[in-house]
Amino acid sequence: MKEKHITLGEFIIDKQTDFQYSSGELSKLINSIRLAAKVVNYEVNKAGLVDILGATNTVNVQGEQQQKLDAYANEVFMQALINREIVCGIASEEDDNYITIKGKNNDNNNKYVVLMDPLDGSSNIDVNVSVGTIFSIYRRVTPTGTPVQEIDFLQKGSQQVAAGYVVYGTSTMLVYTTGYGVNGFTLNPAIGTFYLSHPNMQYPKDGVIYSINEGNYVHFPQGVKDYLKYCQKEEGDRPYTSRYIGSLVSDFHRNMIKGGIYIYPTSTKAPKGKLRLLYEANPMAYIAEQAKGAASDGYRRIMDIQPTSLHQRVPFFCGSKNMVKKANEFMGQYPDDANY
Ligand code: P6P
Repeated sequence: MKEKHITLGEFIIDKQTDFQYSSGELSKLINSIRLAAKVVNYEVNKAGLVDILGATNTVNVQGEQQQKLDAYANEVFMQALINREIVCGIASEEDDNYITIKGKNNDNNNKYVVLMDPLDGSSNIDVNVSVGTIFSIYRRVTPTGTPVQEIDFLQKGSQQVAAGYVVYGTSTMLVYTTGYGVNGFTLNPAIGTFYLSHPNMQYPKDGVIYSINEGNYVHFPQGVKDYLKYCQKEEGDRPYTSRYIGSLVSDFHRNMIKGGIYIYPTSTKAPKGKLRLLYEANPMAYIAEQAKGAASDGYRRIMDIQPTSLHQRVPFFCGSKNMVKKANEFMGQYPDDANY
């Protein structure tokens, strides 16, 4: 008999029992992200056909030219989250500061905060390369009934209650964790339904793929240069294969399935790295660890880092556990570089 493929909606209901103390709000939150992902997917998939490509005349807090789809995706996810009246605040790569969201009675009783990169890899939009959405969910730490505060967003990654990404690629997938493993759902665009296609995703312990922008080699710290030479040396299962799409979500997704490591280190051009701790490194680190992988800044576990500002950057080494361990060993030979 043909195996029944469970839908994301059915999966969320089935897994609701994992949160005996939750009144279903986290499930509603994931459902709102599911809806937004479908709406953004529709636009991303036809971006080449309508005048939604190219840059707006605005620049985001990162100083990056905002692509029209960036701004569009930000709006779609914001609205989906606000409409469900579950979150009390949202922080986005596209906005300088977090936004406060009132509850249904204009109160401050909503329990969750969401941090997101609404369209990561947006520089690839105009060249038809995969892009993605990344999200991270926490329970607020300030008292319910009071306005959300910055401290609600500056929590360690280890405090996340859920994290996930959408990859708008050859197929569109929603991959997320709520602390009980990682599951991947593929969208059937014909009927707008996500189906469980990748249950219990796990990194192979070892891999032979390394993902890094080697164009920055001369700017890298010595530990990264030494690790790259290790990857390229003819010995055992090496040299490894270099694969770099330039879209974190896509490189991460491939490495989680095939095994591999993604590295965006500090450099003389990016003294604190490029990726943002709160809405890129932390959610991807949570997914990586739930998939039996690892994520560090070269020296310490990403999810142990105490954030100090919304848009702070951090060096990022993420992937198969043994590969991250080996990279950390090379970085550990230069302890001074731990103080970026
Ligand atoms: P570079 C996209 O802008 C991004 O944040 C990640 O998705 C990607 O891995 C990285 O930057 C690419 O950066 O400097 O190699 O172009």
